[in-house]
Amino acid sequence: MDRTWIADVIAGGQVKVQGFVETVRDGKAMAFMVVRDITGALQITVEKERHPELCDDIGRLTPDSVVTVTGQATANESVRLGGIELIPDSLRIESLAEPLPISRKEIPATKKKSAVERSSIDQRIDARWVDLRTEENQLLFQVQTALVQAMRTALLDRHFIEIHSPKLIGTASESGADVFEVKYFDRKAYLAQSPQFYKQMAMAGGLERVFEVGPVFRAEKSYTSRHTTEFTGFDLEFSFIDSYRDVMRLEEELLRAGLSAVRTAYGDAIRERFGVEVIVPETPFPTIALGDLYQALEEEFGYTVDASEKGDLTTEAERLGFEWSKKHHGHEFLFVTDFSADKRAFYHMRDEQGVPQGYDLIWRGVEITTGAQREHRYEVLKAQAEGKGLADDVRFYLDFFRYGCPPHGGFGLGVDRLTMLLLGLPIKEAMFLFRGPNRLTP
Ligand code: AMO
Repeated sequence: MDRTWIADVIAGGQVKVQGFVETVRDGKAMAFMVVRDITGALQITVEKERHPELCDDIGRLTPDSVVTVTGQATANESVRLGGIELIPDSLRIESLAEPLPISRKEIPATKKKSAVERSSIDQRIDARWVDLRTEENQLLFQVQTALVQAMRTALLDRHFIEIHSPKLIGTASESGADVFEVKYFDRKAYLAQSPQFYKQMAMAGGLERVFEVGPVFRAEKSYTSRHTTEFTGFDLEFSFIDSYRDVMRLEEELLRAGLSAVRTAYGDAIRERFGVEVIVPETPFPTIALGDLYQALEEEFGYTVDASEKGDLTTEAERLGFEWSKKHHGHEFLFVTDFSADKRAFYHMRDEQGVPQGYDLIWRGVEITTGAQREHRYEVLKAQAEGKGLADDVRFYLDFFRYGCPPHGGFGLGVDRLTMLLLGLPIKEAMFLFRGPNRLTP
């Protein structure tokens, strides 16, 4: 018999379901189990007298064991789970679970038992495969899938091509800082910090519009709720733009498409499980120049920073920028432009005043994107690389611009940051498997 997804079980038919045992209550005359698959949960009800052959297995069953159950799906109004129960005629234990190594949820005290605290996130990551089985975590990955898929579709609709650039590279990329070095046979290689150079190579290669969703490595010893040493980047690059503002417009449209798809498919579930409202943002997003933002934050919140820090966004300015954007624009996003050239990558195009033609995007107080128009004129680009002392390291990259290259721009968006902000979680909770300075397992 074919397997039926639990969400598709309707009363009246003979079905086979498979999943994890969520709970098992083995009484004298009756046994009740709840079995969950990725689509939902179903109550299995066993009248022991009628099915003595099932009693041994039910007695052995532990929570989180994996079972295959076949039987009659039957309507029963008193069943909380959708008014349906499965009356089994066979039950097979596929895998018996040992007592779980973690507590995924706080269990309140009862008369007989004292409360059980929820395991810490690090303990839960140690047994992440057990932790992933919660409804919240499964929802998280369904939401992330819908979000990325909607953005991907929006790009495909606009003639974008998906690329898969190498992550093993011969010279330290971008800034030269924060790269992991790896042994590559008898020489050194590095892990890509961004697909930046390769998405630009695609522009020189005439692909015109490309995107990549893939791993990004950062050798940063940061222990915050938003940093990880390996994350998933959603990167794109497109040709024949007039300005970085074209890049901002595209990013707004993508985020709107992504959040709108998430809200339609999962808005209610997210509210229920995470207590967060999915807001589909209005376009255009509010935009402010960095200098004006610092001035506004000083006037509004009395926030001041040393002049030496004013060329870049501080973490606190990101947080307050969100407050400011909410207050003045009723908006959760904020584009910040006009950073100082010494704080931005050498490949950002600069205007006559030397101002980088790019932006950061802040959502709910955290930077989620850097974007820019790139410098595509070989001589100017070379001079900018030399200005940062990088000309030797990036010689192979500079060659991309010697044989014809359209004006272009793009952005890099952190998928893990997007997911964590969407659901109101720290980054460790929002990743399939977190990687940090102290974590390389499981
Ligand atoms: P940037 O370095 O700003 O830009 O990275 C782009 C986005 O990636 C995410 N991000 C991170 N997420 C988790 N942990 C980290 N340690 C981390 N570092 C960055 C953020 C960030 O906004 N090449 C440029 C992009 C471009 O101009 O196209 C770049 O890599 O969401």
